[in-house]
Amino acid sequence: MRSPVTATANDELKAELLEIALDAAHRAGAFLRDGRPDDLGVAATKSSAVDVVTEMDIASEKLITGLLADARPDDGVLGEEGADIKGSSGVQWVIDPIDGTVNYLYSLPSWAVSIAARKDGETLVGVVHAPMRAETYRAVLGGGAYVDDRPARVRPAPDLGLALVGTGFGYLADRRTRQAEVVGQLIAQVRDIRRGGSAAIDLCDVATGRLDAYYERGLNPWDYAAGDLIAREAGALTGGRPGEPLSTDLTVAAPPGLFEALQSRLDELGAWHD
Ligand code: LIP
Repeated sequence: MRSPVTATANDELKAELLEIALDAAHRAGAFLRDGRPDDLGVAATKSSAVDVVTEMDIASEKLITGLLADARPDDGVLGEEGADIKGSSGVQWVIDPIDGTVNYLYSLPSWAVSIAARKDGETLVGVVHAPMRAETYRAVLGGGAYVDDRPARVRPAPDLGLALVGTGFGYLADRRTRQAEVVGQLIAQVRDIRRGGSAAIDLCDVATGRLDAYYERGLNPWDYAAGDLIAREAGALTGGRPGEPLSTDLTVAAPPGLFEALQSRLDELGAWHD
């Protein structure tokens, strides 16, 4: 049982971290939405020719990390585009400056700024801001999930055969081929498949009932850190293979009842390996 003093200090920390994350996500989102160059191109590639970085990814991460450093200079930061600060406070920020980079590059609307704050490895705060949806998803641990100021809740769990399931594909051809084999079998056993292009938004769509479930292999912590907390606080279960936490190997999110059925089917299909 936490002491009242500890509970109050923890609640105050979560409130502070949420305020900082919302401010940074909104500032970065406005910069990305309003400042996107008409001639935006690829600034660099990472794991493959289709794993791209734009100048806006880099600029967004610089903006966010600067705001975080101003607010809490002793915190650690892990960012998709290279931010890697150890920190000394025990708080680590995990940021994806543009989740859905390819969508952003092609002017498709499904992209987001994802910011999570972890303390001693536990995610306390998650914010996913989707400027082209004009929506912000947020959660603090134990405080519920919200889309803007409206409570977010998962849909009641349907049978697997009636589930609308989101997924995504990696940037390496061999992995994509394997992922296509898995989804090629699953598609006949669910209502339908959706591939939005942003894991953070997909997890928030589970949280708000716009998807029944989501799974993907190959995500990085910055892709799922915030959306995982938001989905859990909205009533979803999240994980990887049965009995394992979500990880780069496999991320699964769905309401109880559907979560177990989908997780089991994905394990049978070998969705956790290339
Ligand atoms: C993206 C993920 C998405 C996945 C894409 C890509 P990024 O992250 O959010 O779910 O399918 O391949 O990894 O690279 O846009 O930050």
